[in-house]
Amino acid sequence: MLYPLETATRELKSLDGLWRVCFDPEHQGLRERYFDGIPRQGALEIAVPGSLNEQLTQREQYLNQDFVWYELRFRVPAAWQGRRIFLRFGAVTYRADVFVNGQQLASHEGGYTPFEVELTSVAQAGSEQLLVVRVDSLLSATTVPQGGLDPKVGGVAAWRAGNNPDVHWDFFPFMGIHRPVVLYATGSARIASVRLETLALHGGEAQLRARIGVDGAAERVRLRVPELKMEQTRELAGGAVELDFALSGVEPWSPRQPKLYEVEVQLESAGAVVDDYALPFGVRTVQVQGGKLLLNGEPLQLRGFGKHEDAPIVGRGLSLPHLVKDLGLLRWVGANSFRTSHYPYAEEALRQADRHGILVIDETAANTLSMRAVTEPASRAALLATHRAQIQELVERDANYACIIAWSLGNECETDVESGDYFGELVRYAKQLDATRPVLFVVNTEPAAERAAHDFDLIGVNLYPAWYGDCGKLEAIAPSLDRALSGFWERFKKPILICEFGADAVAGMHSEYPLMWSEEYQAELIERVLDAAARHPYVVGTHVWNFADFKVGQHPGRVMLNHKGVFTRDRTPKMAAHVLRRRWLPNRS
Ligand code: ADA
Repeated sequence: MLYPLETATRELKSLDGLWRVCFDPEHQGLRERYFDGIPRQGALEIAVPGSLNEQLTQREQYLNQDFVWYELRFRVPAAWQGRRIFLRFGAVTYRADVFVNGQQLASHEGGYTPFEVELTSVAQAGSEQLLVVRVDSLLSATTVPQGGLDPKVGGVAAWRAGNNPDVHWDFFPFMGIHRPVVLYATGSARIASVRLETLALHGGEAQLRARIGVDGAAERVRLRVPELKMEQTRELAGGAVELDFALSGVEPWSPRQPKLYEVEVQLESAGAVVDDYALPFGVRTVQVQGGKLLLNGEPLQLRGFGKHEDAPIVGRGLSLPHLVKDLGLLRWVGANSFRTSHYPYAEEALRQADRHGILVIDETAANTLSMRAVTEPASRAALLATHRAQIQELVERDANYACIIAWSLGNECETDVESGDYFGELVRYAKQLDATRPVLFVVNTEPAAERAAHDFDLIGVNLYPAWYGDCGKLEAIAPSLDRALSGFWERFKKPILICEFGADAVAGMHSEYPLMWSEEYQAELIERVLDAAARHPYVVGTHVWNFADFKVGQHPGRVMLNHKGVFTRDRTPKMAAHVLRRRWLPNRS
């Protein structure tokens, strides 16, 4: 799905701001026709984009996962008379039912990818419209992520028995309209999708393929890369065209030189341009070769973090100031990459990473999926279908971003449990959608027990030596890491990315000898893991868990937050951040 942009032929109007909401724990909203306007009595105001949980002050509202009705009255600009009008949501977590002027026009499941609906036939230009969105985050064994599982099935489902809200995973299940809502107008025919792929790159010579989807009647597609004097046209014989083209004098995209080219696509009809869209595109290749991860043929070493979209008050909502701050801190500490743990992040974060040369492992929302909770075929098939749909939406949204160097199809999904071809099928599906990037799952299994990694291109592993085991024994880190890493390498002969390691440290908690929960312990643990990892040539990167402290559910194993950040939740560096900076930026001024 194209990122919403104003172009010569497209207008845009933001619907962000303060929306009215009402909670519907009794599920009476449909019966009471809230889609014709939510009750005035008791309605509240909520900022969009933003999670609703931390914006409000009642405990029930904070913990809510149930139905909430959002309402906004807006005007379609009069100037859009005769144009096609679309309503686009950047992301609504977890499920959204969209009503315009009392008519249900769309539903979407999956909390982290965009969806849109055409309003042309229901919204008159110039007049006021009523937009009502019913949002919920009611999860089950067949949603992705899952929620409300019976801990008795064991495994990950029992990890946080009693967690409140009732999810077994380890971050707060924020809900709401988390990313921008926009209206946009186009002509009668529009460019519906643009997919660009770098097929080959040698020196400055590149082979590329473009697939352009068209919605509506038009005659010709014109593709241009003005900076490299490339222009091609294709007659439209149906709803899509595919064209291969060459580029010369290309500067490959890389962290050191995140060169982006403007690729222009125009739709023509009767000699006129009816739609026009331009996207930034970096030309680069990513491959796995032996125990190496190669960018433009050069070995890559990833230094960075597993992150979360998490900040006080906004929760998981898009916050541009946090985007700017987090990029600054990634630079400050000397990181070159992050993983979008544990769900697709806002597209604005990827466009930023593309511009600034930050490498990204793009992860679906399949976090700690319990295979034990879906043993019977129907539920396993339902989970698989939801998982596939989310992979498709992720690839369709993000495939054009050079910064995305691999797809992570899930994190800690019981890949040591007999689950037929569940994981293999998804890996093959992802490769069908995009043959140009490595695909992995992130595992937390013992090498000998791992059942799915043979299908991955590289293996993401989460390791917590001297934290969830060998408590307080920093000396146990090197042997345990050597065992795990060589175990995975010997068995699978695939590059390994250490996707998580770390320790909780409550900011300000200190000790003259490293004790768990102190900043000193976190810093030393991280150093020792990095030292041990550096001895394994097939380790292609180390991502510290986590970039910053983040909100979690209520559970005796957590003190309000997961404190494994090297920055606090308000982005203040802990001792470990300074240790990383010294290590990752030795020549810093
Ligand atoms: C897991 C998980 C993370 C977080 C981490 C921790 O590996 O992937 O989401 O829960 O452990 O802090 O324990």
